Amino acid sequence: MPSQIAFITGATSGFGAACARRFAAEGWRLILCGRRQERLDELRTELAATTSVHTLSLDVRDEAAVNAAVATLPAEFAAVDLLVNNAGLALGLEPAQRCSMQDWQGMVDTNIKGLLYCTRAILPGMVERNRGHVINIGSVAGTYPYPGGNVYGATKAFVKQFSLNLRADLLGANVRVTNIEPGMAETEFSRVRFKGNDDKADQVYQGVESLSAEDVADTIYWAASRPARVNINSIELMPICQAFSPFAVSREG
Ligand code: NDP
Ligand code: 8X3
Repeated sequence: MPSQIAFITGATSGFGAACARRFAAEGWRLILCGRRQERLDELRTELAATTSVHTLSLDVRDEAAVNAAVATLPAEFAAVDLLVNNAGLALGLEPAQRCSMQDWQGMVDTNIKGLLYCTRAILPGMVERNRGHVINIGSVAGTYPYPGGNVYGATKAFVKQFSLNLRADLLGANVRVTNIEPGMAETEFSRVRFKGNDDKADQVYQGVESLSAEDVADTIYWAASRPARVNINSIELMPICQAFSPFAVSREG
């Protein structure tokens, strides 16, 4: 069987870059997407000796650009076996009444609408070929609330339910759907959330051993490499240092 093709969004950093390295090492051909062209170029150079890589400098919020990129994939990359919907971000950690609407829109546009654009562009080909797998990157924040998680968590709750509903629609199509739901992992995630305030971002990971990007890539690869008859619906993983709080009770007012 020829090597399989993975289309990975958000491949310029964190989980996406770790996935690119992991899937390349396992012999997959890669379509790598992100907005930072120089990072894509570096990754393509790094992986050139291992596998063939097609890069797409792509903003997943741009529906027309996503459709055009998928429609014009080179023939040798056109039959995508696996879509890893990983591009995403959190913006801010303020209580809802103080959040910026622009941040909320940014998360909805990327984590929900961007994921929908990529899925809608790639899924018909998978159904036609009667083969494929969509792996969405959700989050523990899509299940458990926390202060300041307001819209970020809600976007990941969308990803969770959308993943289940895709399974319902794809019954009989031999296309698998998985939602991977990580907890705290050290990537550029907090740098983006705190908009370049690196001290604040570093504090999130200080003194603890968070999940690594490689831990998450390993989990994604495991889900992708089960026999074709096996659909892993969801996997939730956390670092051992992270758990749950009791219900909060206010005794004021
Ligand atoms: P990083 O910030 O390290 O990586 C995010 C990636 O998403 C980058 O490659 C970035 O590329 C890409 N991206 C962001 N916006 C866009 C866009 N508009 N168009 C295309 N690509 C985009 O974070 P992580 O690796 O941690 O995050 C990956 C996913 O995992 C996200 O969906 C995140 O919500 C989720 N997650 C993260 C957790 C964590 O604790 N780190 C835990 C649970 C889930 P570029 O900037 O080049 O466009
Ligand atoms: C990111 C995990 O716990 O920082 O999705 O919200 S958390």
